[in-house]
Amino acid sequence: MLSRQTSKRSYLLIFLVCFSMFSLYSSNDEDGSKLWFTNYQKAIINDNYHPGSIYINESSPTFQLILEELNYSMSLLFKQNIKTLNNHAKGCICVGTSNNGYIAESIEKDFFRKIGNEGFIIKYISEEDITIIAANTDIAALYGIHHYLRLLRTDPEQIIAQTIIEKPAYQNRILNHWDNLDGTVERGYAGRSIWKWEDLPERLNPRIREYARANASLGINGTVLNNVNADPDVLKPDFLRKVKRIADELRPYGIRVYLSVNFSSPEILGGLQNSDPLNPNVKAWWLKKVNSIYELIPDFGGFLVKANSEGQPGPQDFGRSHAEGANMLADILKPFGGIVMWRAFVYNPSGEDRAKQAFIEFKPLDGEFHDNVLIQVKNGPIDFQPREPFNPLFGAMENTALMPEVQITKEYLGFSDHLAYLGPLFSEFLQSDTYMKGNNTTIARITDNSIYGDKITAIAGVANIGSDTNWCGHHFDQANWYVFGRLAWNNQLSVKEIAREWLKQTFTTQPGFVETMAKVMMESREAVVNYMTPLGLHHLMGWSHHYGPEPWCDIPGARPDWLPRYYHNADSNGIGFNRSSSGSNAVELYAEPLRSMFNDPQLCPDKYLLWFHHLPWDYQMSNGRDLWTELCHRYSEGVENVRLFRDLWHKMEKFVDPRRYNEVSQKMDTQLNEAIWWRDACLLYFQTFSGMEIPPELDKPVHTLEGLVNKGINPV
Ligand code: GCV
Repeated sequence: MLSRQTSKRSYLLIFLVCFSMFSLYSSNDEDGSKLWFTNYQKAIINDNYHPGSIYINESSPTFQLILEELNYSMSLLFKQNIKTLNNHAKGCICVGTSNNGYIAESIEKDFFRKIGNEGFIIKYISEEDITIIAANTDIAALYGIHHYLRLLRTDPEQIIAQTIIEKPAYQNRILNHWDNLDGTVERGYAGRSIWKWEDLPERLNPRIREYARANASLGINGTVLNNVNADPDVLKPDFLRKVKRIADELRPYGIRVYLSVNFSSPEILGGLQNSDPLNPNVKAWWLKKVNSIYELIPDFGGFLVKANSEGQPGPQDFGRSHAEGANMLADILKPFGGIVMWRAFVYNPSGEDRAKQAFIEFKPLDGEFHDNVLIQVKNGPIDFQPREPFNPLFGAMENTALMPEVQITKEYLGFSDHLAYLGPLFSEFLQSDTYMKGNNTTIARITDNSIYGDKITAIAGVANIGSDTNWCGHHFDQANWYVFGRLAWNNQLSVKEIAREWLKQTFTTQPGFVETMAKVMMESREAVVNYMTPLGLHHLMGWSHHYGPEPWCDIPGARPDWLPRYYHNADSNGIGFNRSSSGSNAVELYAEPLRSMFNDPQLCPDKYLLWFHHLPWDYQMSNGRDLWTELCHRYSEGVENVRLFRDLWHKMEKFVDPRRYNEVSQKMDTQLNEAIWWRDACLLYFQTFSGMEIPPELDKPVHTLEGLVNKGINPV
């Protein structure tokens, strides 16, 4: 038996051991809340480069932020206290515009002309050991210091290798939040809205400042605060005061605020008889409203409008066109410097192929939109599926400013439960060649003005941000926010490089980790395509919630174009949507040589085969397999890849803090179960039509079709 004294001592010992374990755990552990501002290893360029001071002689709230950011990051990166100077001196970082005499002397005037209002220059003057970060505006200088810090943390040699000159591809780089006024987020998988409307305008969620910092670090310069399925109440005076509070907070970071508006607002809020865009009373109502917004928010960005789409009101309710609706709002916003982003996401349950409908409605309006209107077009012609060919409107509207819309939140790619890095999806889309003006008429070059010249430019991403501690639900979903921002800044960047950058800043720079996980990330979206919708299949997901497979879904009285059968058309003859010249002829919306390529199953890339063709189950693929066998292999490959990703992640344990390691591990277990669920559901269901065997070399289904159909959402 222990004596009283011994027992006291042993309790003390246990306490000390536990306490030290706890401190070790908590000091090493990360919860994801710091985003890509997590890893600050000592920056080493060479023996001479370890700046210890900052020289900024201009002042503004943004320059204040620059000073704070540099102080914070450099003391971590160079492990020393950073001084603030009143003049330039050896070993300093000098930030500013040409109003700073030293910068004006050191940077060629021509560079200032080249970079415009948002670009910057980073120049290392080795004789003086001074790094200059120069720009024409304070906001651009903020972008410059973030770029500098990113390089210090990911590829430091770049800083001394050459003068860096950067400017953004798009003028407007915008997040679209589908946040509702009650705090919920449509298609949001990371908790509730970060705006916390209920606390505003008195109290501001401190996270909004971190959000602004994160966006500024990428160069994102706009945010639409509310859902495109817009609640008219957002335009009520009380709400506008809340919006103002957010706008004031975001301003020093260079982020303008926009609102989604409901086209029927004049009737609903103003009590007008209608919301006809040609009605003078309607125009007067909007003018008064816009005036009141700019009184509160002088740099307000403008409106995003979802009109005559999925039940939302719009100008067609009054016999007016999309152009008449958009132009009415645009004319009112123009004197204030505001823009209208008018969505082309329109389709109706008509006899026409849904994939053609936006083109049919919008193409005839080319040239009719005023110059502060952008048509916001989703990357694909249906709806953010794991893979779609590009929307044929891109390239077809030479006289209209088109802005791409991609979805960062993973409505159709496993919510925040599956690891799917969207860089490859975004770049596949942006680098798609439309051939509208010969080779290299890519969507990136069309939409950034490289081809059709002088129009307003923009790009939008539907945000995946919420109140979850780690912001995005899955730690790796932060990378999707990050890659959107980086591509919005430069649509030619390598998405693998972006993945590496993100990994280094978020986890560690250890090559064993970075290279393994960059590879996993790069292959992750293709794995999702394979286990969900391979070979051009699409829209096989569950009704309404869009989670999990339901290729059999049939709801009495439902719109046919909301049911999977409309898209897969599986029957005993085969599977796929015939969009060739013998079917809906959607192929004709593409320029040659794409039109002929897509039209002929022998030439059509496998990835789009069943998007454009309905083919027999025994159709011979170019690799010699029949279609059914190929489908089975694709589904299995998707599952096997997820298994491999999970095994690779398990090997990463030594590089990652326990909390994030475990949280990602759990998500990967879920993803593997659900990949199997998708594979089994789709193969077992399609097998009822093909009547063919699953090849014996592949894993057998672990579910039964009956069990899956009866169980509904996530049977695992
Ligand atoms: C905001 C899809 C989504 C809807 C979304 C819509 C849109 O249909 O399921 O939630 O609505 O796209 O982009 O407007």
